[in-house]
Amino acid sequence: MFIHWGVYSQLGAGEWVMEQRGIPVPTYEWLASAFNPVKFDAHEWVSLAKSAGVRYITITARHHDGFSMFATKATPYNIVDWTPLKRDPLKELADECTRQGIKLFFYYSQLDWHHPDYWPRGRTGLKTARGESGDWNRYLDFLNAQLTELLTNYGPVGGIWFDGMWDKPNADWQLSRTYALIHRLQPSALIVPNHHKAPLPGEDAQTFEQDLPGANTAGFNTSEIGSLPLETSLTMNNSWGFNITDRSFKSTHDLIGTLVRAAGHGANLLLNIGPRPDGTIQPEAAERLREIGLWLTTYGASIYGTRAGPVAPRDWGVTTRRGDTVFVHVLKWPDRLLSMPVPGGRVTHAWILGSGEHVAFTQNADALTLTLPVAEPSAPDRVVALIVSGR
Ligand code: H79
Repeated sequence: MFIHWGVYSQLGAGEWVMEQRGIPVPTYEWLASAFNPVKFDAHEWVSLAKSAGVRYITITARHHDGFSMFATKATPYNIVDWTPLKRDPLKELADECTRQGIKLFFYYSQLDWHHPDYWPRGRTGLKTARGESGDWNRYLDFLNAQLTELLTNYGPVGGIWFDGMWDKPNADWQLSRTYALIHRLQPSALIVPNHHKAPLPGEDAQTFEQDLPGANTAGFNTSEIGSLPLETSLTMNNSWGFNITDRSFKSTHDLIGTLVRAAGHGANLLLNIGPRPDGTIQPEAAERLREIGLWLTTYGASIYGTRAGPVAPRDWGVTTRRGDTVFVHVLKWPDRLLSMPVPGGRVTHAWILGSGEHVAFTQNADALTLTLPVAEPSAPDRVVALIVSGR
């Protein structure tokens, strides 16, 4: 579960509102001083994640607006020192995640529309009425100091999810210094960079924003897939941060379809919610999360701990595998007979996951043909489990 939550949530217009409406720094600083999400309840958020079958949460510790959603000594511009809330939601979440067995990752924006030392400016943040000078090295020291806090004060974290480097693609980000710092402080924390490029040294996963690995419908993703673990991030409507007029929620059916297709590409799905400024989660999002969780109680065996399967993704669906079990996910196929290339060996058993009903099949050197149950339009996925020998 991805969570975009911050000062911007108050305007209900997404996390880019400072840039899109050209809000100057002093005005945005006032907005930050009014942020008071008193209904924030880490137990409720993590319990919802749990009921959705979520295994890790990635939350915005600091987005492009430069406001720190955690206790930091590196700047007073943070939720504890700058707002009436005076609480550290990241600490509350970290403790609750530990209690409920969920890993917590921190989203951290390298781009900053607020910091005076983010200089020279990049492609964005040009309308914020900041001074026309700054010390880039001091900015990087600030960034590294904050990462040190995030990796020291919150127990073991899943990792750091970086974003915004694309704002200044040619700047010297001194990545090797930052990456070495992270790996020294928490060797098992993953570095997940959303820089839209092929993986660089020191990175631990490759993430694709609003796209399955290798696809580029978003227009800024790389089609180059490296050898690292993969992830796809996805909005539930068309916004990351809370957007009060965005009604375009994807159906649970379609969200499950993307979860399954991501698994078939060997990728985790990082599904976003944008909580409201009072700290509550939109009912439309909560409902979809619970429905996905319900689906996973039966079909999670074909998703969790799997890898991309032996048959590459198709228009009709995908395959996943764990050991000698291959799962055929039939997402879009009207017929009962479905042929595919041999799934890496001889099939000895085939059954419907969930009901356990036997699935008839034939196979030869070229193909495996399954006789599927009748497609029910309401079911997002027909999952056939196969035992494949000789893999
Ligand atoms: O946090 C969410 C978004 O706010 C953030 N990433 C997700 C997870 C994000 N910011 N921008 N984008 C995603 C889209 C990137 C657009 C870009 Fe460009 C196109 C970057 C470079 C080319 C627009 C045009 C921004 C700079 C130039």
